[in-house]
Amino acid sequence: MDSLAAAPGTGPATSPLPVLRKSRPAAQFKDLPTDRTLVMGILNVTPDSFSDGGKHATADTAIAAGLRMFYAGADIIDVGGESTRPGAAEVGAEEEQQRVVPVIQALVKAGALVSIDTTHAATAAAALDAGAAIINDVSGLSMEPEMAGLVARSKAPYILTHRRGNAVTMDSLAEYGNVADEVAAELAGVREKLYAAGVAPEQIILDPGLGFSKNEEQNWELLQRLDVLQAMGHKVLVAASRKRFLGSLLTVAGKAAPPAERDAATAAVTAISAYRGAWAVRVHDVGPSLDAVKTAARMIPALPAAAGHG
Ligand code: PMM
Repeated sequence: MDSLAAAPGTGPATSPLPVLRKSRPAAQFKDLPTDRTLVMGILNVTPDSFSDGGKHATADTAIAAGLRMFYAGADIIDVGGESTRPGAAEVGAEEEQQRVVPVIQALVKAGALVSIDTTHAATAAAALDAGAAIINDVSGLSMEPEMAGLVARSKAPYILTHRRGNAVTMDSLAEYGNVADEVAAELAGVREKLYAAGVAPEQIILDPGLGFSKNEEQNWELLQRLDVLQAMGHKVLVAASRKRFLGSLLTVAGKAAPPAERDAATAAVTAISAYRGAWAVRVHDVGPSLDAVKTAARMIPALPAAAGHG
C-alpha cells in the first residue's frame, strides 16, 4: 500500500501542501525511464533567481513545491540554493547548505530523485550525504576544481555545463567563431580534467549552458546543433526553461515576454530537444514538458513509416 499521503499523479489537484507521512525507498538513477527524454523540475531555494526567486525561500514552501513537481511526474528534482542568473551575488557554501539540505532530505524521503545545483564541492558533498543522486555544476568545474575529486569518489552522475567566466563576467565573454564547435571543444577540455581525477565516462552528462556566456543567436545555434554535443558520446541535458532568449523571441509591441509567459515556448523547445534525442530537459513547469517528451517519444518510431521506409 502506498505510504504517502498522496502518490504520484493521485493527489487532489487542489491540495496546496502535499503532506509527507512516511518515507519511500530511495529512488535510484539507474531506475530512471529510458524510453523517453527525462524531465527535471527546477526548485530554486533562493530569494533571487531570475524567474522564481523568492517563491520558495523557506524550507517548507520549497519542500511543498518540490513534492508538487514530484507528484506531477518530474523524473528528477534539481535543488539549488544559489541563483546563477547573470550578475547574481555569490552565496557562501554554508548558507547554501542550510537552504538546500532539509529540502533534499524531505524530497528523498518522499521517493524523489534529487540533483544538487551547486558550484561548491562542500555543498555537493552535503547534498549527496542528504540523499541527492546527481551533481549539477553550472561552473563546469571552474569555481572549485576539487569538485572533480568528489565526483570521482562519489561515482555520482555529474552534469558538466558549459560556461565561460562566472555569474558576473559571463555576459561579456560571449564571443565565438563557431559556437557549437567551440562549446564542444571547451567541454572536452574540462572532461579531460574529470577523467584525470578518475571520473568514468558514463558519469558525465553534457549541457550546452544556454544563456551562460552566450547571446540569443548563440543559444539558438546550440539548440539547432545539439548533435555536436551528442557526438561526444554522453547524455545531453537541455536547460532552456524561461530563459531570456525565449522572452525576446516572444516580444510583443517591443516588450519581451516576462518569465512567467515563456512556458509554452519552453515546452516547444522540450519537444524538439526530445525528438532530437536529448537525455533530459530542465524546466520550471513540469506538466507541459512531460506531455511534450511523451509526445516526442511517440513520434520518433513513426518517422520511417511515415516517410515510406518502414
Ligand atoms: N541554468 C540555470 C541554473 N542551473 N543548470 C544546468 N545544468 N544548466 C543550466 O542551463 C542552468 C542550470 C539558470 O537559472 P534557473 O535555475 O532559474 O533556470
